[in-house]
Amino acid sequence: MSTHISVPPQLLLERILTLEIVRVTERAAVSAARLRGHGKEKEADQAAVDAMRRELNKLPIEGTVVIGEGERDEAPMLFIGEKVGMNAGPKVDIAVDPLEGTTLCAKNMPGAIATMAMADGGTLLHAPDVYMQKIAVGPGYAKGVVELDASPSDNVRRLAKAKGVDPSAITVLVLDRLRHADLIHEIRGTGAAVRLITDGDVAGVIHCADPDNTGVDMYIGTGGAPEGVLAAAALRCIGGQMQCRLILDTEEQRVRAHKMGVKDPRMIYGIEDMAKGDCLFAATGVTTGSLLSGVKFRKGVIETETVVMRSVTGTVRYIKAEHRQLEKFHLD
Ligand code: VTB
Repeated sequence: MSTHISVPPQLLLERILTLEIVRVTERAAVSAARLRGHGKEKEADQAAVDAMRRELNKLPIEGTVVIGEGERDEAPMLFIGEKVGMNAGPKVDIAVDPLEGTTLCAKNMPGAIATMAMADGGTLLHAPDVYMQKIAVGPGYAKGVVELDASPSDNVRRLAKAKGVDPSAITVLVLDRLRHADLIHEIRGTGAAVRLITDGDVAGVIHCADPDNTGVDMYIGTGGAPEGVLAAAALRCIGGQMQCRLILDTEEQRVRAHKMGVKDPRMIYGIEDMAKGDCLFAATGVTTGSLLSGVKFRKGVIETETVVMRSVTGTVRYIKAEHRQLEKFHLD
């Protein structure tokens, strides 16, 4: 007797792609990790870009890069609009940050990752490479528990109340930048703690999804818009809330954003506005951080750690891989 499980082809393929995208971020991470600590941000980034592009082009997809390394003329690879994949298979949007935290990698500091998201064609926000205001919390709270336009102190108090704790039991993650001095001061004024990071707010936002383990309840601050879309794709898989607004303060930026489909420059984007459909998200550690271990080069074996998430099921997998003979197969 044979059992027949019918899975729609699109879903089946997407299941397979979940593991395929792990290869993509793994290779990017290994290539970048070879340049850890050499002070060469551009070279490390380029190595990750080249590896990621090579691997993306092996996938059975008709992919379009919607969040990439920049516009076509300034970024020769993985530019916004670039077609990737074998030009066969589902039409998908691709968001990449082949080396999120180039400075972290160049200085060999914790938290650099290689990351990407994949979603049904036309479902990821096409965000220009500008700054974005962001606020994020993990799952389990009523919708709107915190809001982008509420004051930081108000948001801390609202979150503390919803969590049933005193504000002093709340920790907020913030990028350590001068522009955040007032924000940090106001958060601390409520009694809450601030955890500062020098770079890497994709991982920063993901930390909010598991406060018991990460000790982080909320992310607030201004960072890159591309990183915002990647973080939204991750939260779409694991749950949580996020609100963001593009910072378009020059006419040139507004025109560029408009060309990319941004109708209302003041719009507040929720997770579903940035990642509308089903999506996959993967990140591989380049340097060891609180989310992932970095690449380890051992004799004859390269070890990687990757987290891969799928929104359809909400499954989160941590994949530790041992790679042998990467050079022989021209895979890195
Ligand atoms: C942000 C953040 C990134 O760079 O884009 C930040 O989202 C840029 O801010 O994770 P600055 O221009 O102030 O450096 C990262 O930290 C790293 O790319």
